[in-house]
Amino acid sequence: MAKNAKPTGAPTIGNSGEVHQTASTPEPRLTTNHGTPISDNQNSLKAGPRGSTLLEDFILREKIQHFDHERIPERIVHARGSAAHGFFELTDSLSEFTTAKILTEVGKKTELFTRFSTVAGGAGSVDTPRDVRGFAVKFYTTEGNWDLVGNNIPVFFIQDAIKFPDLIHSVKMEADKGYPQAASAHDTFWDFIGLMPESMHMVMWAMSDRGIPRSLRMMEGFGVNTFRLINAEGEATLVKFHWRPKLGTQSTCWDEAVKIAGADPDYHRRDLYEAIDQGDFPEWEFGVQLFTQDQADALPFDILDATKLVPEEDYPIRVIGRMVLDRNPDNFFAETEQVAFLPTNIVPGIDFSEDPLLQGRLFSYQDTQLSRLGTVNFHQIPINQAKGCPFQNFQRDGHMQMAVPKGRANYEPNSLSEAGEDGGPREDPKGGFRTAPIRVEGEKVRLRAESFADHYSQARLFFRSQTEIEQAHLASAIVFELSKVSLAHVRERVLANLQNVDKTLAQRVADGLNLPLPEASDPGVAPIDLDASPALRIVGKYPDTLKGRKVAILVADGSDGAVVDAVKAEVEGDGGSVFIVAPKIGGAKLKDGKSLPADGQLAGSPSVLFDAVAIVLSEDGCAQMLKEGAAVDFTKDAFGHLKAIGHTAEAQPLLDKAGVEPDAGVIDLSKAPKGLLAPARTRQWDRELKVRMLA
Ligand code: HDE
Repeated sequence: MAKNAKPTGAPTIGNSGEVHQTASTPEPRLTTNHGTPISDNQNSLKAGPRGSTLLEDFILREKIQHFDHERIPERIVHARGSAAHGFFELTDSLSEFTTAKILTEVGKKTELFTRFSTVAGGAGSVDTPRDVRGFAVKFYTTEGNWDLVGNNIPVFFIQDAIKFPDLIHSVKMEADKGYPQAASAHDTFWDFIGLMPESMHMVMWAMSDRGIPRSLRMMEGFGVNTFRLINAEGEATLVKFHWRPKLGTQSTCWDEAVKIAGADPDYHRRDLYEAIDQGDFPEWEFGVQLFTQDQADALPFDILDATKLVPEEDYPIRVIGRMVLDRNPDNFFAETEQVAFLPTNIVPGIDFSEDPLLQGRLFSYQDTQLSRLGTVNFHQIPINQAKGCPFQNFQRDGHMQMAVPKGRANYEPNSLSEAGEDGGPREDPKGGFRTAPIRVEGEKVRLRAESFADHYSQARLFFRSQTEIEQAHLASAIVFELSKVSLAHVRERVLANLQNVDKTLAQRVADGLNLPLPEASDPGVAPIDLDASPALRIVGKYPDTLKGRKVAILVADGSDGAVVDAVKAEVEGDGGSVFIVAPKIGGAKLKDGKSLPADGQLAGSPSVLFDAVAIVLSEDGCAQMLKEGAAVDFTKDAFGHLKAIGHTAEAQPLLDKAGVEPDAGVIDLSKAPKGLLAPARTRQWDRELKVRMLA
């Protein structure tokens, strides 16, 4: 339950900031938006008790009108998001490279607000589709807000911002049909992908298990675009930003993700909220990859091309700080919905690169906020305010102006101070933001640089760096997606392009579709074989702990409370949490006659929602559960989704009915009471090929 109880009720906004009391009620007084006390909130004003409602009823009109306008346009991308407050703490100074205070003041904590999101689905869509995840952080620094608006994948689909509307139109629901919602498995997306080979690297990432994260707390984050750091001498160093989750990068299985969508559409949002609410604060390391321009020039690709990454093995990540999310928003709309991230929110000492994707982003975000939030004054909304460094300038007026500037200084230069008046703020030539004097010249052209032309080498690098299981997942994901594509020529073109990534991958996908492999397409520039990058894998790298993981204990009448207690103690001792599932929400009557309340009812708590399960049943309880489809599915899915299953000997008939075969992840708790812990920390990857046919 909530540890930090929050005040609820109507906000009180007024010059005095006081809570208005009424004489006649002990509660704060209900008023209109303009402060008029309301005497009756149950009945509209009518001409007689049965008469028509009167236009004069300003209380009714204000209330209904406000309600009519409660929704604002949702974000055209990243509409579905979940966010939290927290702080950033610098542990290693970059003062050699930058003057930015946030990157040089070791030990200083800076407040921040982080919003995670899916990309394609609407605001009310589910949390677990196959998709890229947004990872946007707003740091309230003492030098103004710095927004690092990244994703959980370090590269992007396209190289030039001018293609973004096309990419997004293609992936969103099809324009005529209005479906599919939150899914890339359809004609128009794969049509676009097939025609844009530069997207192939990102497609590899999106089709890998990174596209179906287990939790927002278990995702990496990347700034994606290359930025610059600028030091006191004005020297520039190229930089890429990274977030690494303390809980490791973990994912779901595809079949599991699909089932979670039905069982709990808010799976990720709930997980983030509950973890923070219970004081289990998610944490990420913050790291940088730094390069000189000469080092960047020596790379076999262009550092301005956002479809490319810089392998960690070549340029290790230097960890310089940490982010902790320790407070849930008080109000979803006011904070998570109204937060406006802007890549143009930058601080002195950090600068942009010429990456043509980033350059377009510098325009788009400011522009989109105007239609979404409806005013140039969206920076005055509390969540967007520059808390660490209040803004002061001469911009005035506009819709929804909240500030009341004093005096007549609304222009600059002015000499009003010479007459004793407040002349307002002035530019700061030394401490203000300065653009690095990078040389740019050339003819005005609409061209893609030659150095952006290799579209396949890094897609190949990603695929070949994966473990066998991950390669099989990736191939199967493409088979799934292309199986939903109805246009034969679109499937064929993707198969032709895939051969430039890896011939075995293309063959596996063709076999999975039961289609002939067409001729390879012309790659333009022939791909090169780069050294594998093990850093790109996630299988085999789960941290050796149950921290952040959830174990369900299935009980029914007659279950042995001692076994339940033992599992609970072990799991909690290792940092995990337990969730009691019973056929009825009122709980079960245990063997010793005591009753055990349930956290969830069996039909509403399928095993897809947990990382491991313990099936603690008596002989009678098991006989009952054999007749309950939800119990059979619970067990069957836990096995199919490679989860550890602890069980009492009496539960064996249920395991048999669910098709559970013995392996290292299936533990008879009567023989090995502590045996569940180690397998519950990971998935039983060895089981994978026994439970499904992968491409
Ligand atoms: Fe975005 N993107 N984007 N994007 N993006 C938006 O801005 C855009 C790109 C990212 O939680 C929009 O405020 C263009 C890359 C995140 O509120 C919009 C291009 C990356 C979020 C926009 C890109 C991102 C957005 C919609 C190609 C990873 C959600 C609402 C040049 C580095 C932020 C909004 C939040 C949101 C434009 C590409 C990340 C329309 C034109 C690359 C995490 O302005």
